[in-house]
Amino acid sequence: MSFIHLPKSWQLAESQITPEFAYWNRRKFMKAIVGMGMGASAVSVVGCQRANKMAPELQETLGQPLNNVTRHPGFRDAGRAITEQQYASTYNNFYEFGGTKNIWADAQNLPTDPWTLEVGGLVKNPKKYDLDDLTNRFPLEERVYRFRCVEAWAMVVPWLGFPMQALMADVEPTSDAKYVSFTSFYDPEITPGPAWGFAQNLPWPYVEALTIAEMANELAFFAVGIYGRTLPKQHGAPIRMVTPWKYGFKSGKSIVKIEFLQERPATYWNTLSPNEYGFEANVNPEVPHPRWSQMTEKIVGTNTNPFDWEKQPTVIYNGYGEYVAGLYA
Ligand SMILES: Nc1nc2c(c(=O)[nH]1)N[C@H]1C(S)=C(S)[C@@H](COP(=O)(O)O)O[C@H]1N2
Ligand SMILES: [Mo]
Repeated sequence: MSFIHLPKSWQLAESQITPEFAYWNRRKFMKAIVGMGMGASAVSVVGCQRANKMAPELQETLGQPLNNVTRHPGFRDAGRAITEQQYASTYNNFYEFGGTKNIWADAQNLPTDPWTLEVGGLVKNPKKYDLDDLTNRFPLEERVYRFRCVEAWAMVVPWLGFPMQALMADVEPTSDAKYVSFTSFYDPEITPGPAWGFAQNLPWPYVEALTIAEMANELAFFAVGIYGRTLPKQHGAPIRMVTPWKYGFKSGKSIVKIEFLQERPATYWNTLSPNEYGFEANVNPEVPHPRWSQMTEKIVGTNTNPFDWEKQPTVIYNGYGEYVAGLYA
């Protein structure tokens, strides 16, 4: 199995790869908390990343600050600058709220409190987690990951959450469990879908799935926050999947149900268009989407005009081959 080995470039000093403003903000922030006598490990990389540059309507969508978050030492940077939140949180895919990138305001209709995440199927301990469990039951980490959409745009975001492994350890899948399905919130009154959806019979709810080995991989993550705070609704509050070596559509948002299964379940995009959206959906420059090449990607927010976003070469497994290539050998 050959893949481009990235770590060298990924181990640049943070000051070299983090945008100037975030670095400056962090130093100011660190000074402040050191002054308060707190340790340096329990801080967010970009918790206070120039919120003041965001429109007030956007600031209102941001969640609550999350405390007691440890920065995962292996995922402090992703070899590229962190995307500014004003771009990441206004350029989203969340088809329940429409078929365009500009759904962040409409997504505020999502009801997230109370919330129940039900975990069952082939497990020894079926569980129901409430909103409080999601941020308090499992130790929270911050991980800066690359994120690559199948549509050939990419960003880098600081997620807050916990490894999927932690939840697996809690529910204890049985040896029969081979696949895991993740179902997103759906209520036709609240999540109307894209306008063109009326003409089609879209396979709601949005369901994604992983193999049990993928879910157990060190990279597989549940995000309950981003940029230092709980997830804004447009990013899939209160809990969403993050699998950075796969195309973004594998990362289901606003998860209400997780089921451990023997057979591979049907999934949303794969059902709609199987030859465009494979089940595995690992990032791979050599496998073009039927309608476009995957050799390069546009980096979100690198210019105010999206047509001028910087282009970078796509990397196999999105640069995470050392963690996941073995899964597919
Ligand atoms: N429930 C649900 N989850 C979803 C989607 C969606 O439409 N509905 N879109 C997916 C796609 S295509 C991408 S690229 C990412 C986008 O995540 P972001 O908006 O937080 O960047 O969410 C994924 N998860
Ligand atoms: Mo996507």
